[in-house]
Amino acid sequence: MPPLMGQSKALTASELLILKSVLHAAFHCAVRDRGAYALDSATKPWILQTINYLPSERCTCTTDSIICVGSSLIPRTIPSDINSLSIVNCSFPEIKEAMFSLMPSLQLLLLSSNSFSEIKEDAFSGLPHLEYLFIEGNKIEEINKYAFRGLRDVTHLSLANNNLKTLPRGLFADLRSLIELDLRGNLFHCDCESMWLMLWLKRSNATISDVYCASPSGMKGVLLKEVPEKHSKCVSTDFVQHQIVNTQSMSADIFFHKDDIYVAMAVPNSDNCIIMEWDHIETKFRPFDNITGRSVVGCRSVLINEQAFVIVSQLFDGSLVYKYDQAQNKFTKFQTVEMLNVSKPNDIEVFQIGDDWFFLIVDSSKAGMTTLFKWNETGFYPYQFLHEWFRDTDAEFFDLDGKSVLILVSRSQVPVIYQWNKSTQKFVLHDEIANMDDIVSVKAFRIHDVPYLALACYIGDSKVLKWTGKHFEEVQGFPSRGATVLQPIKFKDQHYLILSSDYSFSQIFRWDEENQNFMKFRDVYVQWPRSFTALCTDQRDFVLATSFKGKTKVHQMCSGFNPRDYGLVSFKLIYPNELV
Ligand SMILES: [Ca+2]
Repeated sequence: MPPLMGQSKALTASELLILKSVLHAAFHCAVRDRGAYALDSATKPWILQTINYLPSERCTCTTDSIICVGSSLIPRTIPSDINSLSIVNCSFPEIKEAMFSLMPSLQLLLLSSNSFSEIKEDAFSGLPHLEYLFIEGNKIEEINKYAFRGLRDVTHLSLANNNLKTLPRGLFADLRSLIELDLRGNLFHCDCESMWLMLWLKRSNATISDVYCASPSGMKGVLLKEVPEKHSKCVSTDFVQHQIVNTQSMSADIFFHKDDIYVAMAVPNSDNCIIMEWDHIETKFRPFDNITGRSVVGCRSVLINEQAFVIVSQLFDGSLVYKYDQAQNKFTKFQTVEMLNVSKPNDIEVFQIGDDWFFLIVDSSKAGMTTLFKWNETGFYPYQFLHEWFRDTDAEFFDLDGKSVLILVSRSQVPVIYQWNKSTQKFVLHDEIANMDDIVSVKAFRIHDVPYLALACYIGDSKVLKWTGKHFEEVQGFPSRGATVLQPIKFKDQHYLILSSDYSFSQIFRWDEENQNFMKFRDVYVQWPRSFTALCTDQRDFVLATSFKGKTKVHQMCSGFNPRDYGLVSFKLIYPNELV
């Protein structure tokens, strides 16, 4: 594209002559075959801009319309009474922001057989009266989501015969007056990304010519609007910020007690274990109780015989067990658990084997020992010392082929698997997972009943391992930049993995059944995230993200048809008072 603004220079006589005629055309638009003229910015004197471009291409003007053929520039004109502009066979690479805004009275804009391949954000801004927009037979491959923003009066839109494979979600959101839409002659790829378009076409009141899928092979020739609404492979999901809890936190443990939902969060800076209660009407967490400790690093709930307890691990003075007191409607101190060989607790794992309750404190100092505690009706007492001389970071208890196993990960050695021995009633070192150094967290999950492990590595590759029946085998790696957790989450039969980052956005991956691996789904920003915890309520699903340096956030996972995406209803009408 020729420069619209170049170096300033002295005017030659011929340039003066051209400028004079350009001015004439600009003000009267009555000079035939005069040429396109370039005005680019309202902030600079437009006359200076015209002189660096010698008009050579042809535009034809009448009193209210302009037709340009073979131009490399968009004409920009002062008269405000031009109501139609046609640009044919022109060569410029893209439709830029506000490209036609000097012709605010345009009612019809026809861009036909041009070479541009992209339409940028707010391309047609400044055209409040535009009713007919025909962008046909160009080479458009890409349209910005906000390309048609503000075009509330457009009744006829055509994007026919371009190179479109997909359209961005919400593209038509502002086109409230649309009567006719033509998308024929494109090669639409009917995958999950295009699901929104298929639904939109089905629900739109506008008359829409038949559009067919060109790919993938299984969908070729299928009418876009006849694609089944619940495409088995597509889950339309969004991840929307729902509540901000104004506190930092290290961990969040959600528990259900007497039909209510609570969360226990370890807040290191204020030495508190904050308990919040889920308000079913407001659909938010509200403060419930505060357990004060000393250097609190973890809070975990355990329900034994319908009694709710919270185990509070501290850097000093052992660990505390609090019990819910119905009369006072708060947690009261029940026990101080002596931490004989624990010097730096890093994780609390709570589990049941048979009828017995246990909790495990993972010790991350080299001098300390990861220790198992057992419930004996009067309190928790040390039961077994595990893993001496290792800097353990996390533990995960789960069922592996009918056996209770405990996986310990560490910064100083590969993960180890302990197996519960029923006759001795102790954990026995069973195996290790080779080639997995410096792991900071371990989480177990199942897909189609096959056990998997998600191992987070702070800087390096976090990994997903699959159980083969004999050992765990690496199946996928994720480059990690300050990752403290790789958290599996399952909502409505859809599996996700969230990889935290201290230095960038945390990433959400979604299980792809066809490829049998996790694919990038979207990013989410949390400052120094420490955990992601799923909360499934009667109607909606949430993810609670704790933050070591920022605020704790609750995100909502919105599944299924979301009217906001289709320009039908605004989001606020559906979920009032919920956007923070
Ligand atoms: Ca754990």
